[in-house]
Amino acid sequence: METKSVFLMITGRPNVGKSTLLNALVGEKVAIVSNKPQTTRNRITGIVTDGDDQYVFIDTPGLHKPKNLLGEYMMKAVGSASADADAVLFTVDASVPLNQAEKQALQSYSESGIKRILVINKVDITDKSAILKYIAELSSKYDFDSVIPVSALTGDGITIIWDEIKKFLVPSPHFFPADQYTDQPEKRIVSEVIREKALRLTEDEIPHGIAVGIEEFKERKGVILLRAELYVEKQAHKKIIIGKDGAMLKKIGTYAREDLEKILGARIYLDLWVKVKENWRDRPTYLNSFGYADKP
Ligand SMILES: Nc1nc2c(ncn2[C@@H]2O[C@H](COP(=O)(O)OP(=O)(O)OP(=O)(O)O)[C@@H](O)[C@H]2O)c(=O)[nH]1
Ligand SMILES: [Mg+2]
Repeated sequence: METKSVFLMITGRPNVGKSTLLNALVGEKVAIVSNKPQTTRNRITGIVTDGDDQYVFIDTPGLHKPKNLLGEYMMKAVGSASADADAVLFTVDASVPLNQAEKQALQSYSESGIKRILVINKVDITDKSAILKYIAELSSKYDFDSVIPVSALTGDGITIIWDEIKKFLVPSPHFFPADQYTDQPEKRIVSEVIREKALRLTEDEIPHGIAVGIEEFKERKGVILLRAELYVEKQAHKKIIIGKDGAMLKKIGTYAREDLEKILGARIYLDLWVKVKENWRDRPTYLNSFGYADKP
């Protein structure tokens, strides 16, 4: 049989559930998820191989107007994913009107003629009449190959996405081995899981200024020894992340370790430190060292 493949990009504004959708499609925790906008900072590949067919999903940072170098890097990652994609899963939340960045992106996808599906996510918490109104409004302005209401959280509607994207497969060699489900190195997976726990446990401006570096990653007698550094932008943030008597940092470490033991299938010893790097989101050297280099 002839092998086939397709590259599908998941895009949309921050917080609409793109990474949740990626994880639902791949059936593994590929990308971290939180209720803070701009959780995803890199393009993240999730791969599903079904016999002769290979689907390569590319999750991307949410569309927004960059306010610093990190934001610029994130939007470049969206551009590079667009260049590689055969099709777009444009993901929206029907409870909020389209913003300028979404309108611009939809316009440019219409003009480029790339295959595109409008995925209306979070139907589990959205009013039915609002969804219908949204579909009518968007379909009158833009052309889609299909419009699919889903809940990435409950899995509702995901099989319909599969039925539609099957049609986009084209004869091609496979780009990844059949058992590979992401292109992220283990170190990146570890730093992302730690960042997820820190994002979920903090509020206000702290989440946006968090980065994680893995300083040590080694295995000894079946135990993975990890030393990670959590970076924040201000001394005051460091205090909050550490918490009273170290309680917050301990919580972040415990939750991260639980997840990582499942993902890596080994016992984990996690040594977590907090450091301040002022203004790192505007400093190229730090961006580079935290994995936000120009080639995502
Ligand atoms: N109720 C409900 N919540 C959802 C659904 N999909 C995602 N969420 C929640 O929405 C929030 C954002 O989800 P993410 O998957 O991180 O969103 P994202 O679009 O990747 O966000 P960025 O990476 O910041 O651009 C999280 O709290 C998710 O649990 C859904 O179908 N229903
Ligand atoms: Mg995301």
